[in-house]
This record gives sequence, C-alpha cells and structure tokens, in this order.
Amino acid sequence: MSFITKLRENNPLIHNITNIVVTNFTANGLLALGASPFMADAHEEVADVAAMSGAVLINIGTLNDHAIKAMLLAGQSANKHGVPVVLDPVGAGATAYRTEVTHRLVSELKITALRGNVAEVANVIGEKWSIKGVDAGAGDGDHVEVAQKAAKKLGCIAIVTGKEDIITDGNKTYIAANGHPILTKVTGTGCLLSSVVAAFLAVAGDSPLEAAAEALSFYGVAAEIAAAKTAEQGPGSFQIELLNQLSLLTPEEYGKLSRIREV
Ligand code: ATP
Ligand code: TZP
Ligand code: MG
Ligand code: MG
Repeated sequence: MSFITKLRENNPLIHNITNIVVTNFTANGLLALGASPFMADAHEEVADVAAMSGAVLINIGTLNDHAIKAMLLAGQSANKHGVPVVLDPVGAGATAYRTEVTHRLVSELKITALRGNVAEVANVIGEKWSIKGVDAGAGDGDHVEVAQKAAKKLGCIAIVTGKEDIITDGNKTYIAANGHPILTKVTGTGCLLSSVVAAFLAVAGDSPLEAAAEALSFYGVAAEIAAAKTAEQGPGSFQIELLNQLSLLTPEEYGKLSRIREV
C-alpha cells in the first residue's frame, strides 16, 4: 500500500508550530491531503498537543522568543513519546539569530527530518552558503553532498529542495524530479511541503525515508498538474489549484507520473 493511501485512511493529526505567513495555507494544504492540522503554540499546551499528534512540524519562519520556547517544549514532548519531528529552518544563514536558533534546536531535539533549500540546510550544519532572506541564494556547491553531510551529522533524514529534491538518510539517497518553477512564485509552498512531509512520516511505520521520498514526489506531481491546469492564469490560480490537486491526485495517477530515482 502506498503511503498516501495510508495517510488518507488514517487522517493523522499534525501539530504545527509555524510562521504567520503560511499558517492558513498550511492548514488547508494538510486538510486537502487527508491529514488533520492542529496549529498550537501556547506554552501551556504544546507538550500535550505534541504527545497526541502523529507528527510535529517546527518552522522558524517568523521566529521570536515565545516561539522558540514553544518549539523546545513541543519537540521534547514529541521525542519522549516517539512522535516524529520535522524542522523547516526558514532563513537559516540570513541572520545570526536564525542560525543560532537552528543550532540550538538540532542540538536539544532529536529531529526526524530536516527540510529546506540548500542554503538553509548548509547553514544548519555550520557551513556557509549565501542566502537572500528566506529564498535560496546563488551558490555552486553540490546539493547531494550537502544533504548527505547534514543527514550524517544530525542523524536524521535530510531533504534539500530546489529544481530537484534530494531525500537522504546519509546512506540511501533518492532524487525526486517532479515539481514546477511556479512553486517559487507562491510563498509558503516550501513550508506546506515540510508539513506534508510530517504527515507522511506520521504513517511511515518502519520506512521513514521511503515515506519522505513519496511525500516529495507526490507534492511535485500535484504541483505539475496544478501548473498545467492554470497555465493560462498566474500564481494566484496555481496556489488554489495546488490545494485541489493535493486532494484529487489518486495513488494510481501519482504512480504513473512520479519521477523518483535512487542514486
Ligand atoms: P525557497 O525559499 O528557496 O523558495 P522553499 O522553502 O520555498 O525555498 P523550495 O526549495 O522552493 O522551498 O521547494 C518548494 C517546492 O518547490 C518543492 O516541491 C520543490 O521541488 C519545488 N521547486 C523549487 N524550485 C523548483 C524549480 N526550479 N523547478 C521545479 N520545482 C521547484
Ligand atoms: N517570511 C518569513 S516566513 C516566509 C516569509 C516570506 C514564508 C516562506 O515560505 P517558503 O515556503 O519558504 O517560500
Ligand atoms: Mg519558496
Ligand atoms: Mg522555505
């Protein structure tokens, strides 16, 4: 059975501590996919919410000290209860504050999967890579090498996204080639993707790497179909159609269009 089928059958609860830009889009994207979003960041309840969830998503997009404490409390509770944790280090490397906070999160929490653009993932493991705000900057390093290094250093699944997506645990590496450039013209498509990875990890069982790889490929296929359907319009229509396709894309159609390979 594919992970998407399991996800839609199980409707996992996904705890999101995310940024104010993408909160609504993320909740709607998870609902469309077949998961159940729960946005909660009060210090009084985050440990309880994490413990009852299928996975926890930590996204540092609009970081502040309140959010950091919420992330640590939720992450510790998730670790204690065996709940997978996904970290999206939005803008790591853009400011010292963001870089230092990601270093603290990966040292104090057991992260199941780290998902970011190449600059963010490089900066999380202490490597310099230029970044422009929250968008990947220029840089000519090897993306596969950065992902594998991050996975080995942190003992987690590392996912580096861009034109092609790299999903690795440091030993086994997949490249997912689906997707469309228009994804970069809608804010929050990376953030939603990280929550989608969390939803797949919630139903991954013993195969988190394969579930993460399917998450990347499934999202890329949904984006390709949405881009084709809205080719005559613009990013606004694409954003809505992406939500539609996350809901409508069948495992069979996904299987036909998925372009994923092991390297
Ligand atoms: P950034 O801020 O650098 O845009 P992000 O966090 O938004 O990073 P992306 O790397 O843009 O994340 O990845 C989000 C989605 O967009 C992924 O599914 C990825 O495959 C897709 N994507 C990004 N760039 C391209 C591209 N040039 N062609 C096809 N798909 C892309
Ligand atoms: N500013 C802070 S968080 C954020 C912006 C624009 C959203 C970033 O979303 P994504 O998915 O990384 O493009
Ligand atoms: Mg983006
Ligand atoms: Mg991002």
